[in-house]
Amino acid sequence: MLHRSRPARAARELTAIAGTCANAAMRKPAVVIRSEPHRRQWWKETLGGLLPEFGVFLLEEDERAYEPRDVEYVVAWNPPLGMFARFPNLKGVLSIGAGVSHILKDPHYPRGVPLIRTVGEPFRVRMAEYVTLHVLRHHRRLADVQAAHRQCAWTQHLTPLASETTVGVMGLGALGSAAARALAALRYRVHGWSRTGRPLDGVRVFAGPEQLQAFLCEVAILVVLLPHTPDTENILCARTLSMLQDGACLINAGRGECVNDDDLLAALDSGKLSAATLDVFRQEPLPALHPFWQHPKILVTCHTAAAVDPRVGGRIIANNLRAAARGEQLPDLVNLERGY
Ligand code: NDP
Ligand code: OXD
Repeated sequence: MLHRSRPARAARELTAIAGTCANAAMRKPAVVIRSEPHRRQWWKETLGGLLPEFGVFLLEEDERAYEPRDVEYVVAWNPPLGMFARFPNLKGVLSIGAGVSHILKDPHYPRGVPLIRTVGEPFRVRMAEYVTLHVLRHHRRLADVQAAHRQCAWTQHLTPLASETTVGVMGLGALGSAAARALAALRYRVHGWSRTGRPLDGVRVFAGPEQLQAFLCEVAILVVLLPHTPDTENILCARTLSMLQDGACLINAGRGECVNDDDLLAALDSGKLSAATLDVFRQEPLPALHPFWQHPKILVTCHTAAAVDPRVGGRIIANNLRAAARGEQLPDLVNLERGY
């Protein structure tokens, strides 16, 4: 009986192997998405539509529908630690965002795999709008105007000219330079600070830690558009905040980790700083009991300065992914050594 069934079993096994091979040959390379929960389906539908030559899956929800060895690209915002190690044939990672610290915080990020960030023109424009809005709000004392209105008080708040107001922009990359240019076009006196000090038209540029104090000491409104790296963590602390003009305002749309929360609160409470607009936080969403929510001198915006959503960012990500798959040169490739 056993003897007679052997050929049948062998045939069945051969059919199974042939089937597996055929499946493997038919299977499209996989793209796995990990984003904020409320946008996952939206990302899947958008990228699925834009990338028909790939199988597009959600990391957790579709876990049974893809084989980890088929995953060639990951599109991610704030992925869980260790996620990349699950995919042995990864060819590229696309950050849902211009920042990449949410990805590089994973000590097991495979260093040979290219990391591509998302920074197209729409996001440069959005960031320039956000920064302009909040610089004007601080400069023209909108909070005081609104308070006077609430009290039916006819109070005229006179403010210096833009050309008499120094705005400092920390970080002069894709976003910082767009913001600095928009401010210069409004005639603000714009100072910028970066690692290398690459020149920028209309902006007085300072470079590196040696020129940080010279940069900060004239600034009335400080805009932070730095990435989070070991060098920028807590770069705004009691010591550096004390270098600003008295009564200066802070706008942080870079990363929460660049600012020491307690030192910021102390500077606001002492009057060293008069106001802050914060878009990014160490923990997001900002916890309900965090003191920033209730502080009278802080305006919290919820990481919306130039956040990447599927409607605007989907096309950029799909184009970048396809360019990576074709082996084309990628302008928004992250330098993994620098960390941005
Ligand atoms: P880029 O990588 O294009 O530019 C980074 C800039 O920071 C560069 O000018 C760089 O200097 C400077 N920099 C980096 N490290 C240092 C350092 N140690 N000292 C001084 N300067 C430094 O980034 P983007 O402009 O595209 O984005 C900046 C950050 O904005 C992102 O990393 C992200 O954290 C945040 N972001 C926030 C968004 C939001 O909605 N709130 C949306 C998108 C991004 P150099 O030019 O000399 O290299
Ligand atoms: C970011 C983004 O990197 O929202 O913060 O793009």
